[in-house]
Amino acid sequence: MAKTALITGITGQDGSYLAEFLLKKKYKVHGIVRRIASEYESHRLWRIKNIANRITLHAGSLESYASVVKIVQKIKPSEIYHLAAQSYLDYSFRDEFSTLNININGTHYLLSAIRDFSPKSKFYFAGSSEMFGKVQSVPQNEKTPFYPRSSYGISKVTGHDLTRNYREAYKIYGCTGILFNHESPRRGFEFVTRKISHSVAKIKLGLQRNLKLGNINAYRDWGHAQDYVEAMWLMLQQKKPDDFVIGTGKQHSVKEFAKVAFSIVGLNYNDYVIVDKKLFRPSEVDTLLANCSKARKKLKWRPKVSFKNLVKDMVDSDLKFVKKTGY
Ligand code: NAP
Ligand code: F7E
Repeated sequence: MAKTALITGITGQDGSYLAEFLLKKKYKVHGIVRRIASEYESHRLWRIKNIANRITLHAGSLESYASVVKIVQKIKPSEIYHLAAQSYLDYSFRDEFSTLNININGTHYLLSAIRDFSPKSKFYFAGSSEMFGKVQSVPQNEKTPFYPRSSYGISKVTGHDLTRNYREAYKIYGCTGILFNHESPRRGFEFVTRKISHSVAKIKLGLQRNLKLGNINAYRDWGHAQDYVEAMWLMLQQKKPDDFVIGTGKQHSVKEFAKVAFSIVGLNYNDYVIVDKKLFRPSEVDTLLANCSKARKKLKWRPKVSFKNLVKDMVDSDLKFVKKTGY
């Protein structure tokens, strides 16, 4: 019988790739979307337009236990991928309250609904390298202590603790994927990689003059989102639930990302990038680097897309996007 998966955050970057991945594996795919998402179809549903007639969407809010529980109780999914979150770090400094409410309570509501109404559902929690924050050792693996530097990071540490506690106390199959930054042409425009690839395309096409960035000396371990959704699925196919760090094991600065992106269209980043102190964060995560040897060994997972190919994929896609839309 076909397995059933429920994805929260199906309209996001990872949710859309994961839905496609699971459809290929013959899953019945359900997604929770905010009611407002179905109202603004052209905007919020753009990433899942191509698969809209093959998935089932349920209107619901992570802010309400009642809406979450009804969906879990009705579908009783084999697997639940909890990806929905206020995921933008900058915004988490501007609104700590909604970040903590959505990210912590949403996770708690789902776990509680699983325990009470669908205890056989396997649960994936979208943890983050932001949990390591001010890193306590380099590189970071599953044993590295957490030191979050934002309400976003704090919410992910708490979600991870909730997941572990439900696993231990109620025997729920719950895993946290501690994923390092992963990007793609479907990345939101506010994140630095997409801001760069989109601006590079606009500058090349004569629609923008320069690119303002904040801390270009921050280092990240960037992979491709398509590779990372496979790791999420693999975590739920193991005999025992466990937590895994997922990354490439290579790091680059924001400056390097910009350099490569401009060079792809034959431009020099020095001629266009302006550092704007207003874009610096109150507390920065300076450097992140994954040690994902546990995932390599136990999940047999490996990233396939290199850093250069990731940047090229994003810039090429944004050149097409800007030519088509004009913005
Ligand atoms: P994303 O593109 O920002 O997508 C976030 C999703 O969450 C969207 O579908 C959004 O729905 C939904 N959402 C937000 N608030 C909600 C609410 N109150 N109720 C229901 N849905 C809500 O994020 P992503 O990059 O795909 O990341 C997926 C998950 O992995 C997130 O939890 C993120 O924190 C985590 N993560 C991401 C990375 C990364 O590098 N991408 C790394 C580590 C962890 P709308 O479309 O309606 O806004
Ligand atoms: O910033 C610096 C910024 O916003 C990366 C989320 O998916 O990954 C993501 O969080 C770096 C930071 O991603 C700009 O200060 C410089 O050091 O692309 P970002 P993030 O904060 O790393 C983690 C793993 C998640 O879990 C999150 O959900 O780039 N930076 N100048 C800038 N960042 C932005 N956004 N904009 C700038 O102009």
